[in-house]
Amino acid sequence: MFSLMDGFLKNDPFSLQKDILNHVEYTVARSRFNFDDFEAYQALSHSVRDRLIERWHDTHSYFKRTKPKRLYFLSLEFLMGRSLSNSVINLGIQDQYAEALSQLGFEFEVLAEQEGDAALGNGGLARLSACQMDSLATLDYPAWGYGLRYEYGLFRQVIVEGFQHEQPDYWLNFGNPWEIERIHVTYEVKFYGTVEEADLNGEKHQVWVPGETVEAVAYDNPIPGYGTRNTLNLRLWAAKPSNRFDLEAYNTGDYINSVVNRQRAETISNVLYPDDRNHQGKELRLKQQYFFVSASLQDIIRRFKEAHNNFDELPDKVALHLNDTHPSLSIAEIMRILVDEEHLGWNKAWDIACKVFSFTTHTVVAEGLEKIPVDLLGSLLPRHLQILYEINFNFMEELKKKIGLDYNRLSRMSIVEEGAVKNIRMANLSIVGSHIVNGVSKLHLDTLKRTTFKDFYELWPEKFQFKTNGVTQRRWIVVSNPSLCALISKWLGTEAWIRNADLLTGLRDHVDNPNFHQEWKMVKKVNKMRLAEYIEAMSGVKVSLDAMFDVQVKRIHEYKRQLLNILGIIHRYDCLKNMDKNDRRKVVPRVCIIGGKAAPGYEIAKKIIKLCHSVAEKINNDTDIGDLLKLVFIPDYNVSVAELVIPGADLSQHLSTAGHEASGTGSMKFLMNGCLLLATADGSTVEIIEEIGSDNLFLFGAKVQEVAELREKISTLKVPLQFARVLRMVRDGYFGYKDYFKSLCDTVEIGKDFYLLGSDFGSYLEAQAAADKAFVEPEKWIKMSILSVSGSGRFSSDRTIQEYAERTWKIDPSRCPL
Ligand code: 26M
Repeated sequence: MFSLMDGFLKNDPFSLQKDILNHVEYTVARSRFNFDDFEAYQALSHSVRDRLIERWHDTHSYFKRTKPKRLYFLSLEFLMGRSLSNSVINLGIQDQYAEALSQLGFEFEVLAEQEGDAALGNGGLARLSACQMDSLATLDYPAWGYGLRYEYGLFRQVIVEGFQHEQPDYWLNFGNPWEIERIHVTYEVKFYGTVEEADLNGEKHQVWVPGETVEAVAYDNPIPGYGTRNTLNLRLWAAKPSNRFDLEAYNTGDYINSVVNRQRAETISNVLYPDDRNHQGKELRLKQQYFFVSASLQDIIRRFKEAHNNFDELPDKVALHLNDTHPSLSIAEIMRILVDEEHLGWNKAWDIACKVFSFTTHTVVAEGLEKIPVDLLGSLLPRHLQILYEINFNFMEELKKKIGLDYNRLSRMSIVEEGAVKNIRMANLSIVGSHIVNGVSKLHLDTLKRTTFKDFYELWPEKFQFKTNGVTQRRWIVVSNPSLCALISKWLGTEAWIRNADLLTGLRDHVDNPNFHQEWKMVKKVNKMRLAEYIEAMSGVKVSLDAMFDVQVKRIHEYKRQLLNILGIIHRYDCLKNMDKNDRRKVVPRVCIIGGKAAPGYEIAKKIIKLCHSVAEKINNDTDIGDLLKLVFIPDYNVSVAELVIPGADLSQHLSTAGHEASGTGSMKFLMNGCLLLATADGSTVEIIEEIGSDNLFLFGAKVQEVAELREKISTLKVPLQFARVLRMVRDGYFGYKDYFKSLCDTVEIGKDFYLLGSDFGSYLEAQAAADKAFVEPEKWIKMSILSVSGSGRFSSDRTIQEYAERTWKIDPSRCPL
């Protein structure tokens, strides 16, 4: 008889081929004798999906049976990018698929290119969530991810005459084989209405009588671990009109209007907010947050109740993690569920809530913290506002007992901000309602303790921890840099580093081996060729492979100082123009590559993009300069563009004014790919230096302590002559658009230069010169490159996740048997 234990699916090339053809015929509904690359991709991904589903089922029945404590990772953003290669690699059947396809006349890599990105997030925070899901699955932790299924992901960036334009990313247009729609996993989410007092067994109770109901439908996205059968679930919610009819409208005959009104429900999960710093107190954003929180918690509580019958057990069985403050209404919602619906006493409910929540903040400055206008919250979620007031009242009473009547401090720490507009401070709520508050690097937590969260740190020092961010080496080496992956495995004599990145230190044993150097150089060359082809296709600029590929890719922000980079490039150009032929021969050719999106309403960031294009136009068309300097802007930077750009970079720039980048994770990806860093001592860079030594990167700029001092005397700061000169060139219209660039130049003028471009400029140029010098000694450069990779193990998200599991969530691995 057929044994269910064996599963249905075989992974030899012949079986895979049969499955692919099967999907061509019956899923894609094309003839198995005639299908194109995209149809082949669809069939291929459905055959991979089948294998994911099988493991997903086995993992979840195993968790159900063994009832481990589970982690629920709540995040409004996940930047997953593509899934095909990652899945096939994590399933360990890459070679079998490649063979199956080649016999059918297709190439795996070509089909993988057919896939669009899932871009349900903005930047650092969202990509971190994706890396952490990969690590949770690989390390066998019993976890779920929860998020929103936006129909429009992060906008596509289109450049027209050097200006950024935004286009909608309707990513579901061509179907999404990686999700499983659960039409029966739905919950009602309620909004608006009033709170009424009711009598329950002689006691007064508050009852929320909501005014609008929307339905949340689950879409499950399997997350396979590497080298394990465990496959986790990322459950994303989509909004649908509720089936609860608007009887009133139907009865009064207003059929058309009531149908039209129902459609409004779907707008909730329509679009991702494209801003990664400004919280604008918009009603739709608040609706998204509560929609997400309500659906997720209903699902989590239902699962808990299936296996347990006493809420006292909740903290032993459930950990809820708040990825930034975006899901922090969860704290009020769980109180509402426990008190209003499960009828627990307030104190007991609060005790439980504080034990289940933990919180990670991804921002540094107080202005970046999320606030919700009380009026808005009160109208959308009247009962939650009451609960928030009660949480705050109790907190203030407790605080008064501890610190006395220090009204300034009390008002700073209050969850409710008083003033012309009253606000709920989501960070204060998250700190009060969580048992652990995490920073994302050592420096970040130190800064929070000293500044933004000082009052809270002094009250509860034991609550504050940091877990330095990490990235997954599966995506950022194995998937994106197959040649480096093979080289590492060859010289370490094992593939074990793919699950244990600490083993990368073993590369140090070969750091002086010329054969190793030779192969290392070849890998970089192959990746540079790939990148050069892409650059030519995107921008028409031909670049020389002998040049240093110098890359800065990340969201465009003043604090990330892309402008410093561009002004540095202008300076380089200016120097070249003033050099004689002899001196020019000694110059290291450079290809400067910049990429990133500006938030649609962020004018200065958009001007930085335009300036980059204007400078590029001038330089790239100057035949006198030729290959000595090129500047290219890579449009629409996203996860899959990153996978191409990062392996091909020689140098990468991380220029944030010290104290402004909470962690930074791009730097870690470049480090893992043997690209040298040119950076300030900010965020995680401080810890990267601890691992690889300051000799192996190019450090510059004011340190955190100095930044504060410099700002004190900002109106009298001295800036180098070269800085004034390049700025003058922009102001005088050397690159055109004189009037347009004026306000941009004003931001860095003496006295107003908040991010200290002027005062860091000299040290920046020195670091650039040091990079040039190192590049002409290839042996030295390669050694630094090898030492970067061998020191990158600590920046694996596996390490981050293990720290969270042990120190914050208190969860254990739970490995589904084979
Ligand atoms: C909030 C409300 C409305 C619209 C958008 C937002 C919002 C979305 C994303 C606010 C902030 C968001 O992300 C912040 C972020 O990405 N922070 C980065 O997090 C990384 C991972 O921890 C760090 O490495 C970066 O230093 C940090 O800037």
